[in-house]
Amino acid sequence: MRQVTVTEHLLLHQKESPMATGRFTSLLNELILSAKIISREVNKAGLVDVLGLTGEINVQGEAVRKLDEYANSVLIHRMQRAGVLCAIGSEENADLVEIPDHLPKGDYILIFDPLDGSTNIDANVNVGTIFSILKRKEKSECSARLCEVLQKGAEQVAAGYFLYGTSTMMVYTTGRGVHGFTLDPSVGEFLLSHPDIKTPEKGKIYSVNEGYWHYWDEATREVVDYFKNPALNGRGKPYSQRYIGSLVADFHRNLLYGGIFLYPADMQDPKKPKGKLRLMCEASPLAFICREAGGASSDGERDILDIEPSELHERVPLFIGSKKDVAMVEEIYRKHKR
Ligand code: P6P
Repeated sequence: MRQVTVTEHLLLHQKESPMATGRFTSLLNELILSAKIISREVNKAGLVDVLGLTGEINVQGEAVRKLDEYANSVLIHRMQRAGVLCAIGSEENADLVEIPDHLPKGDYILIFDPLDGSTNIDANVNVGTIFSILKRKEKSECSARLCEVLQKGAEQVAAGYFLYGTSTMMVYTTGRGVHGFTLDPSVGEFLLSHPDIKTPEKGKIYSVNEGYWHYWDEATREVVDYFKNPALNGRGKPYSQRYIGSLVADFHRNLLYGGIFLYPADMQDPKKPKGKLRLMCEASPLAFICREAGGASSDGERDILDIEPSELHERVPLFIGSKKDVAMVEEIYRKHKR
């Protein structure tokens, strides 16, 4: 396959798209630079203690600290200076991140989870950065207010993730298909490796933390049982259970192979009756990617992309992946509501 960089791909394949503007391309390039910096630090995480013993410090001259804080600081520093944003929201920050008055702004809104799954890093398990790009509705020179940021997933103009694993990948969509790029460290470029990703209509994998079985209601137990039950699931054998515990890694594998990721509501924590995952920085961007790849997503009743956020860190139950599998989840929940 001819080597195609992200920038070239954006210009070649999106040329008639409003997303092929220089401003969007520069935003994506700033995200890519951030991911390369994060990837470098994630890939030597296992050596932190060893390096620490030699008094090694990271490029910012700071003592090495928690990688998700590091990833967050890299993204915030670069995105504040991208010159095309009017709002920045991070999973790590309770409120919108200020863009200093003296820095130029634009009309894009960026919401991200800087390093999802970071608790797995010490075990050398894949982790990821998830990003969602929206646009403000009203032109203005100043920072956007929260009310302008709280838009449903269907309003996204782009979404994607970086996956730091055996190789570093970038997968993104601007509403014209889903495209995967793999970082070639020898040239420092993300090169097109997975053009126009489509996910199978019906999967063969289900991903859920079965440890919460006793926290689930009857409908959720029936949903999970469906995928395990050869007599019910239309495969004549169980779906394979795969759960890495790192959302981006589980989502990416299911996107390519076909399957469904489930993070249902549970009763374990009365403060989190809607489960653990966040709508704006996790569910919505992955839902946009999944729909563009021919899949679907739901909170059990509604398409994730149709849910209007009421707050920046709103949590939502998440069922996402192969279209027929998500449809079955909704059918079982509907049956229990009658
Ligand atoms: P649990 C990682 O902490 C994370 O946010 C996602 O990456 C992952 O899918 C989920 O939580 C795992 O949560 O409750 O199964 O440990």
